Amino acid sequence: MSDGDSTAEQGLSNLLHEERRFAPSPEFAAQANARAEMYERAAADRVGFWEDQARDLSWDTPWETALDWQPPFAKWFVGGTLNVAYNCVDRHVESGHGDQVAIHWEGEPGDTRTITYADLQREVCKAANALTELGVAKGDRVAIYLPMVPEAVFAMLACARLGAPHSVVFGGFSADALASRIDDASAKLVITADGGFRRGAPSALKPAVDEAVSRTSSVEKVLVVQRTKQDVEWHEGRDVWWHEVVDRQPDTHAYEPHDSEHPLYILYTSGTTAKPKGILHTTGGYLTQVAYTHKYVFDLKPDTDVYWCSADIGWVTGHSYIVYGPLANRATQVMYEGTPDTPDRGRLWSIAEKYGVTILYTAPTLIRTMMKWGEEIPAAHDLSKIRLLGSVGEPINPEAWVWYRRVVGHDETPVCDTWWQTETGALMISPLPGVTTLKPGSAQRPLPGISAEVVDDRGEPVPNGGGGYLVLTEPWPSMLRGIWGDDTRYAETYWSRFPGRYFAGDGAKKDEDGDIWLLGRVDDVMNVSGHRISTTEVESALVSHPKVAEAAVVGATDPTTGQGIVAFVIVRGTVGEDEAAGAEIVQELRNHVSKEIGPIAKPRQIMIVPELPKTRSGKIMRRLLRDVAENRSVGDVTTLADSTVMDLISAKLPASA
Ligand code: 6R9
Repeated sequence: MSDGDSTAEQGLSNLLHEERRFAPSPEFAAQANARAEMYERAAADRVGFWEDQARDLSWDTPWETALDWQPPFAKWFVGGTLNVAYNCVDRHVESGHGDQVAIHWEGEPGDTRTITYADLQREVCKAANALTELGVAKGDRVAIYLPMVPEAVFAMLACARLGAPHSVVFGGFSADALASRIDDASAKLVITADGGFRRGAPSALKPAVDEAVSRTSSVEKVLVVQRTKQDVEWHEGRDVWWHEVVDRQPDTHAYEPHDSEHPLYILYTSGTTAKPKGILHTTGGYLTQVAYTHKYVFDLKPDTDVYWCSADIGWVTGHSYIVYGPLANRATQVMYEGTPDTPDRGRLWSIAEKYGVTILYTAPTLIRTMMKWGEEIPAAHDLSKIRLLGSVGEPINPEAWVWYRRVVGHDETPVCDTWWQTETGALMISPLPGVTTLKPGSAQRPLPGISAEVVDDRGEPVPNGGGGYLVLTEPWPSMLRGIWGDDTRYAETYWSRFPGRYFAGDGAKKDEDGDIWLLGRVDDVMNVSGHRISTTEVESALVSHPKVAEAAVVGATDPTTGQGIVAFVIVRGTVGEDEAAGAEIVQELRNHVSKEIGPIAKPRQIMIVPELPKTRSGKIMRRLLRDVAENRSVGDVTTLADSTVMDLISAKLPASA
């Protein structure tokens, strides 16, 4: 990022002009798990504070040393042992909550399963016994490639119980992606399904596994859940059905405590290079922080709440906030297999109404989609039980935040914008509901126990009002322990840019109160004529215009200005279809951005498009849009949720675009 001069700083202040404030209601504050004193306690004795949180878990052996920090390698709760599956399941049954529902599962076609904690204990034990029979021992890696079915949770917890690190691969990834992940982790077993239901039809998974396994050498067995009853090719001796092997197992299993630093899982995430990084998480510190953050940020009351995180289990959000955090806290939660528009656009709201959801955690991209579909859809459902909303995955623009609170949160619930990453394992920056006065669009403050800073190019903290890079200045319990098999890459990627500090790869600003506003990846920060402009900021300005449903902005190489701002915009209703009206809107929007942020942020070009290219986790693939903006042939589209989107976009553009 460049050293901003005052014009650029003024231009960047759009987000910081957001002046709406939402103080906690006295009723919410009175019952909140979080307390303002937590910040002081954690600041006075950070490691002691984390030890207090760790004591909420059940340990078989207490730790000797809370933190062993040899930068960039941290060990937490050294010498302690525990079992994650015991903590997430058995202890709740032992404390008399076996009949409490753990998971209200809803299949896309409308079939349902209700799984109590006692059921979960039996299923996890059977799965652990089956994995043992299939040759999986402590330390072996297991790849999981499943749809959103309860077996995905059983499988993850069975692995955790045995101490066999899992590597969950999102079910939408290709055979190629699966093969490289199996290979990198040398997985011994793959757990998959014939398929899952998506958009009203069965979608096969097993063929991708067959192809991936044929290209790798480590896999001995493939365990297959029958979900769709599609035909599958069968490899005798290698493939086994879940219902044949797991169902006949004893439903008890004596767990072994694992070392606090024993690997719990590997999760692959894409970085700036082509090869995905296998992010490694371990046991005690990880579980401590996911449970702690889930308890205080989502304000969970295990006896009365119905919690729903709409992420897929294939992403870190599913790992930490569907499986480990909520189950460690004895949550009752909803799990949904399919897409939000099947059979109709009200599906999420009808599920929320049916189960009486009280806490909802979702992504800005979904919120904006709901805005686009129209608020009469959620309004047609009884969402009155919802009392807290969360957002994750990308910066949430203030308009989406306010819409989410007004329409879904009936104008009264807290909305927590939670910043974190696959690498951080758990929430890092978020308001505390009941404590923090909320600012739409800002994740605000590092949670108690977390130390973050915004620094300039030289690593100096910026003053309030300034912008720069987000860094984490102290180790935290759920931090990644490395990149699987590549300590050098770990040290280089995260710890070399600002020695001794973790470089998150995100740009951020501090407002006058010192609150943090995330601006997106630093690679998404544009530099126009030496002025630093965030794609998020221009997008936010665009979507604040009533005619805009969604917008994505990229910096395209420009011979005179370095980069030029190119915006891709989805407009509401049918206005975009008429060419003359389209040209008029483009002009109107350029002026609007200019007015909102300043002339330096006026997009060079605005293209009205029917869709935006998104990954399966909902992140806009700006790389592809940059290809279009720079007149290149469009690059690799294999990680798009819908690979036809780029064709739709190209078809809508003038030949010279
Ligand atoms: C949990 C998750 C991490 C990247 C991260 C940042 C972006 C996530 C955000 C956010 C602004 C938020 N991000 N949450 N940006 N505000 N509340 O999404 O993990 O898939 O690893 O992505 O997502 O850019 O660096 P992951």
